[in-house]
Amino acid sequence: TGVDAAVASFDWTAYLERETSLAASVSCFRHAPLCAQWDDITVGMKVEVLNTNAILPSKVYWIATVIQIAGYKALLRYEGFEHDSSRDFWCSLVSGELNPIGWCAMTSKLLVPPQDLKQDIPDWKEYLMKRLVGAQTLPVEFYLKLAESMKNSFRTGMRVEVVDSKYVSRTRVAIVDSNIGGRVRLVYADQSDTPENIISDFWCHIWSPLLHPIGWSKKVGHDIKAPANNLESSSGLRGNSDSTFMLFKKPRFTYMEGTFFEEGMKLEAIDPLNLGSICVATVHKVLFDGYLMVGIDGTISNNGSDWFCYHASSHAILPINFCKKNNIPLTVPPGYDAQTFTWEKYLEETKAKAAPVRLFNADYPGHGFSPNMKLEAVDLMEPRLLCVATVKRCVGRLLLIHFDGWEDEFDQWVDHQSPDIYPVGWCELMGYQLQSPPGVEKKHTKKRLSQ
Ligand code: MLZ
Repeated sequence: TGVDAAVASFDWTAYLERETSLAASVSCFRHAPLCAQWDDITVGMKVEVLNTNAILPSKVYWIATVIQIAGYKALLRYEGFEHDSSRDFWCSLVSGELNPIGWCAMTSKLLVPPQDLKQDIPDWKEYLMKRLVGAQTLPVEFYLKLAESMKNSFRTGMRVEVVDSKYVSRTRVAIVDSNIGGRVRLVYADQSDTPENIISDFWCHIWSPLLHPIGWSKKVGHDIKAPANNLESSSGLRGNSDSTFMLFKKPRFTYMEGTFFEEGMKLEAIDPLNLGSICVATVHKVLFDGYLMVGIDGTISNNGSDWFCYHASSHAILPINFCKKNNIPLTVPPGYDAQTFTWEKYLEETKAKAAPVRLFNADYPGHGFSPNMKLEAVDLMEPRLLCVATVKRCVGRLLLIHFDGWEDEFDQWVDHQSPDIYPVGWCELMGYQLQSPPGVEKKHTKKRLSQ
């Protein structure tokens, strides 16, 4: 089934040219379709593409070279223009419009040179043969692999457990309402505390650490919102199946024997409610399976409603002095001065001990991101929104994401393997709306969204 939706598409290519920035490569995003194939997509690669510079009644094609790659997009130049860049054009590598060399011959399509080619080439066949020697083309079964890597098993109607966005220390049962390229809209099953006309929902990627199978909260000892009594009535949503543990990525195994995180231990943590700041924090509770409830020191609520569940292997929890070592401003509890704050004094004052460094996940295989690279990133404070964004800083595994056109207070720290960041062109591929930077013109087109 498909639904028509007006998708305002943002013109990435004009924007990249104006900003003279690079886009992060598809191969940086583990969860992005074709990530594993992307090393075969190279500048210099040749493809067969529609020739839009011909005045013939039927469609004809021509060979083009990839001049530049930006996320899922490629800048192409028709063969024969050589060093003349005036006719270069952008095309999505995943739109199905590009074909491997040999495709025209196989499908009986005509190869016709663009009419504006000024060069006088007596024998095109010979010219092309020369140009094609040793050239790469689209890998075999490129589109099959694309289709395959876009599949997932999260079906509409399936029940899951997910963080309660209004009360982050507990989870809540929700039902998968839609799934766009692995980003799911989850509607909370119990809507009894939601004002009429509003549906309380949450968006996340199927690999999000906030999303769990039915039964997870009980298994690990996490608080879950009790179902309202009227769930059986029409206001409650029931779903049609339960998600199972098999559907989910398992967090990295953690040994909990011997010494492990303990209640009261201090650490630094990304503030789940203000992802641009790394704060002084405390482990408040150790759950099963390596999960921890972490709270930011000095926050107003003292009933634990803002504690947040991080797995011990999460990159959002960091050993003390991480910020100092990396020249990141540490957010200190109210009443403290960031300039004079020292962990030594603080631990003494609070009679607490620091979580030992060896308990933190130090895996770092490296990544391909660097500052100024453009990408599409979820505004996790409003997780329906996927926005035009820039990598501002890289600190080990962590990336500081800046949303173009927005104040720095919207910035967010995310892990380089976060499923909430996507290559340029991902929204276009999936038919998901991309939020333009405020003030930047967008061109409106109607697109078909398929579920
Ligand atoms: N309602 C919000 C939207 C902010 C979205 C920013 N995304 C980077 C506001 O206007 O503050």
